Amino acid sequence: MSTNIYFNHDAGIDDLVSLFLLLQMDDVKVTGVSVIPADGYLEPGISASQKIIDRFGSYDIEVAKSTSRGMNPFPKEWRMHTFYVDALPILNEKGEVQTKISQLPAHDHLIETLRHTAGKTTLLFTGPLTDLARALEKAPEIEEKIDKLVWMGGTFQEVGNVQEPEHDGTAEWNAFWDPEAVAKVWESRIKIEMVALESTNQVPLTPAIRQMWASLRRYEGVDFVGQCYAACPPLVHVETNSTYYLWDVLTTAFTGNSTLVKVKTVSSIVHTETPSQGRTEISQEGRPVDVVYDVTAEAFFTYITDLMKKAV
Ligand code: AGV
Ligand code: CA
Repeated sequence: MSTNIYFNHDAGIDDLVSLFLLLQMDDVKVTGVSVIPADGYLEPGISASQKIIDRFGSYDIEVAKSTSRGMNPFPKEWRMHTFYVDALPILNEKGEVQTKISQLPAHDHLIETLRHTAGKTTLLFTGPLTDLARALEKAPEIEEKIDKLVWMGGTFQEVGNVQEPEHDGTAEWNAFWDPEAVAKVWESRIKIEMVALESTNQVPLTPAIRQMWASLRRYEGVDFVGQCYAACPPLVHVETNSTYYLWDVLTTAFTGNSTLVKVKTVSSIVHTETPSQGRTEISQEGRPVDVVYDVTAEAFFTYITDLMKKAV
């Protein structure tokens, strides 16, 4: 039995690597992909997704463009990474694109895909939750078609990764981009599995991991991932936010293989007001979420590297 997965990502490096990995998984059926321009840009995010599906997938699916725009935009320096992946020669060898773009905006595409997919679907979101919130707003009945949401976002620690004026630093970026959307999803009865910022502490992208992938670059899939991450090289002398963790990739791997991590259920609320916009906090008044708190790092890296080796 394969699991239906709908993937909404925000065009960052690890979002696009996640798409690539998802396409390699057995027991998974990807039913649709959509791109929201948060931690990346829309046009290259869509075209890189099309090319990744063309080159590394065996799916006849469409990719949908989000029309959502966030309250708190991501830094341009991070967003520029999308252009880099889209321009990689390995994705452009053919010089033509086959995978189609949906006529529907992402939130409608999500609604339609859920409706037309037999059985339930797992939602994988590795960026802000805006498109899901809009879909729930427009068609609340889709809740019945959702098995669960697996989301990379939020943090339960005091210090998140937002360092912006008029913010107290307690939030994670995907939640900060559109705090209202997180609140809307929190109001639903959807089962939520969350990879919070701290869930990825055991899987930083170290120079040793880069070296391991470099040594396996004879596999085109491993080379592709190494090339992608080269857009954010290790900056060992710059402290602020420069260590790349395998945020979205852990979230995606967890979707494909739940034995890699341990989860616990907590009760959580979300803040939508300044200066704590996007803060997710443990509180008895909150709703249940299953958060990843431990990762078997070695098994995780073996799992994803095997998926990369498999790609042809
Ligand atoms: O907060 C983590 C989210 C993930 O979905 N993103 C990156 C992942 O795609 C935002 C982010 C935090 N720090 C970053 C980020 C950095 N140094 N570069 C790019 N994006
Ligand atoms: Ca992301």
